[in-house]
Amino acid sequence: MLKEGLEKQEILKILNEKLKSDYSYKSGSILGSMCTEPLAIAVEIYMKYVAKNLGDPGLFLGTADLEEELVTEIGDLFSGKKIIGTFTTGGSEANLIAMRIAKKLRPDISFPEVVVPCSAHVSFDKAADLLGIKLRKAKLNDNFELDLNHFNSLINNNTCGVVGIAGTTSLGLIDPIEDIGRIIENKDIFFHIDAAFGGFILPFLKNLNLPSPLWDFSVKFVDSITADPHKMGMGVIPTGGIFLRDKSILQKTGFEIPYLAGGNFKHLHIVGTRSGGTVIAFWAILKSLGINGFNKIVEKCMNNTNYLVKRIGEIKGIKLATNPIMNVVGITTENGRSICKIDEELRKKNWMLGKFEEFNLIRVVVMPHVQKNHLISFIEDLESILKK
Ligand code: 0PR
Repeated sequence: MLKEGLEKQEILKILNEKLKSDYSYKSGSILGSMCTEPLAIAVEIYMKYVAKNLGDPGLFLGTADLEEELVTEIGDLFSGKKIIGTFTTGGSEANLIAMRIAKKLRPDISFPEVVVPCSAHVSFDKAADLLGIKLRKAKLNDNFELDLNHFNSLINNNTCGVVGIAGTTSLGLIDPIEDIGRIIENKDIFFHIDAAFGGFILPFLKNLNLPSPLWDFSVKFVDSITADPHKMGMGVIPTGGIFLRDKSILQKTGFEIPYLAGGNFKHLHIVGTRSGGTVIAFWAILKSLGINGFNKIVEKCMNNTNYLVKRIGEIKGIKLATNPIMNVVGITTENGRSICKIDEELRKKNWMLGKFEEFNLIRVVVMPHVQKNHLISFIEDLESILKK
């Protein structure tokens, strides 16, 4: 550490230099990320309220009320009406909280197990590891859809929870949530939906008359949902969210913190100190965009997705892994050739995609920062790589 501090101008200059190697959303290079440039109003509001700490809500009563108001709005969006919920550091923390609840609600099970599709995000492996839960992974069919029979066969007397995904990490697919609901009907099993990515796009796909199977609290047996503002919600990093149908879960499974300056309260979080600024910023996003604002953004993403899908169909040597439901496009090879070489060449040209070796696919996430002209240049480069 320096003995004497530097002038602000000097610090800005050093930072400018040091951060030059970062990729930017605006350049279009970032084609494989589920994050995006936050909405300008969110950045402004976040900076204004950056010191608010929801880890001690008794000191920030207004912020805590605002969080509740936001949860109520999200409840309406997810057909849940009177749900409870809270904002987290991201989808991983939200999924960890859900897995902990599933375990806590079944103290009678000594060796708890949770059944997830094999397409589940790595956060479930982390949660299982931390909580001492055995994760049972159900296979996918050749078309990347969940093998429901296999999923069903993994449920046994030790199963305390099952997970369905609404917007898989690799392809943006939606598991058959209603079918999973029917499987666990009359069983004392917690049903969690990971809509970390899908949560803030699926409600708007419906408005655009695009197909969107039921996935939220409208499915009777769904107990909880992860949905992240810092993905398709265009919120500030870090903002995730966990939403629960049963209000009594906070009392039943929450941690008590009696010594806080603002007074006693219960919470479900893994972290203690927690940003209020990110929550206020997301509140501002919903107010500023409204349903119609979200519809427009989602429409743009889907138009660009359709453009990309059409262009990929015209290129020899590659094909779509599956038809996208949302703005996630998986590209694989036509002849079973490894996709890795193509990914390597794309990286040399500064196209940063997600690579899923186990499925032999690369993934473009057509986020709001992705413009049509970015996709046009991307396709040009992809074609030239394949011609080599
Ligand atoms: N659930 C699903 C379905 C996800 O796709 C992710 C992350 C999570 C949970 C975990 O969310 P957090 O990362 O907020 O904890 N999905 C992205 C992915 O793996 C994360 C990501 C984001 C990766 C931006 C790269 C990137 O540039 O693709």
